[in-house]
Amino acid sequence: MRELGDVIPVPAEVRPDPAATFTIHSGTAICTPTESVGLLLAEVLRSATGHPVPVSPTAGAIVLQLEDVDGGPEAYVVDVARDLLTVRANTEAGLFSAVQTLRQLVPVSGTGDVTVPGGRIADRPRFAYRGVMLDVARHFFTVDEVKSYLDVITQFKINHLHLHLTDDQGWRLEIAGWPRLTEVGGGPGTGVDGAGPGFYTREEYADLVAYAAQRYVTIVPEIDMPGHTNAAQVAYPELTCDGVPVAPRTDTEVGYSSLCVGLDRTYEFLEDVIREVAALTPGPFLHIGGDEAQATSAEDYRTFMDRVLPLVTKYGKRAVGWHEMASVELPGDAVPQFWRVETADEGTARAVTRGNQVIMSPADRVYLDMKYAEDSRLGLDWAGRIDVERSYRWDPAARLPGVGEEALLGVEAPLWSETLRSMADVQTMTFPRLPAIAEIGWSPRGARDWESFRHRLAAFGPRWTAQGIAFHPSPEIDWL
Ligand code: IFG
Repeated sequence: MRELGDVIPVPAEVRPDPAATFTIHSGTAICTPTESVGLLLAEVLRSATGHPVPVSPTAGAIVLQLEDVDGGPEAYVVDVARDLLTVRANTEAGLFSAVQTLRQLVPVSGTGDVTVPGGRIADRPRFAYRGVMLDVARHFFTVDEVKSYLDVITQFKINHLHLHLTDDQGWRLEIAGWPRLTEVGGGPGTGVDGAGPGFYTREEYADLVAYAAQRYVTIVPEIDMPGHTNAAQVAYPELTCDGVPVAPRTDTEVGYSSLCVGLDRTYEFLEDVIREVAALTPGPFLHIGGDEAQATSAEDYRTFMDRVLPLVTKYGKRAVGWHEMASVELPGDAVPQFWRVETADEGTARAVTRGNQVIMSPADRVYLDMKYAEDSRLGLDWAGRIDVERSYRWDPAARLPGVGEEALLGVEAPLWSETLRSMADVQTMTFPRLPAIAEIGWSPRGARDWESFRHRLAAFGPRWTAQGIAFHPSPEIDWL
């Protein structure tokens, strides 16, 4: 049987009670007023035991209830006694967090009674923003594929999914009034090596957003600008400074494209795009990219950002951007996302002195598209090779001078898709490194320990196999 604390991310407080174990048997039921989370837990327990595990607001030895607990909206308390298992949280998101913990204490699938170790878990996140980024521009992934990805990243209490929707090789979200963005930018032959065509209609994007919301995940859409814009300019030559059509690109070079900063049409285009994306996105964030704008002069970059950032505010969103955008004066609620390998950044530190919050994504620790090892088939290695230990042994509050705990919104693990061609590739690059980053995003800094983590991680090999999820069998882990 699992130990009560054998959970990833490691909970804030675990007090085992070896004298008590709770048995899930054929008569076990879930009692909860919040049916949605109850049903998600029932699904997990039905798969683990083969028992019916009914859900009702009136009777059951497993009780999910909303009441005050310490630690904010995602906090929860689980009490496991012999004949009663209670889960308490301030919100449904907190109950959902508890379900992810309980899920790890029972088998992925099985038939017959299952016991849960007794005791109390009182848990709460360190950071509010724990994200993954999926690049659907370099290689497109369908709605069902993204939904399957949401199903598995939420098991580690990830609560934001950043979708990199546009780049040089593809434009993946339909924008009213600009149909060629997806007709051309999402059409056949787009993507790296022309192997990743596709796009989301407005309805499909709304479906993704809703699916994520049911799992308490906020979608963060990215429209990359002023660089990484070749696909938009292929579709609409009017967006280039000289009106001359540019050729589609299916290679992996970066830094050669730029919107035309001096052209009014550029801002008409961007206002249409930002208005549409904001309207389709209930979450607070809209990512405007801002990275690798080598084809935009520093002065033009400032002019561009000064015209575009107010548009994000106008349509009710907080601008997130790769940390280069911190070279300009940002709106107070804008969020620079640090992504490079340096251990200091003047712009990001300056933004923090002005009160901006930061998302930490240092490429040499959390870029899931980095190779695991020299012989890895998948991935790049410009930020070095990253094994599980390297993903685990760092701290976001100790990375950049002037960017401490109180300035951090959280962490995010980007997965760029230049070398990916399937969801199996996505899963292999994500697992087992994402659980390390998820623990950094959720668990108390002092509760983290590499030997404990690698021990807890070992049990997930068989679990991922049982779930049909591909993962890299990192040699650092003594897989069960
Ligand atoms: N840097 C680029 C990405 C991608 C990446 C691959 C950022 C913010 C290298 N920009 O990371 O488009 O190409 O590792």
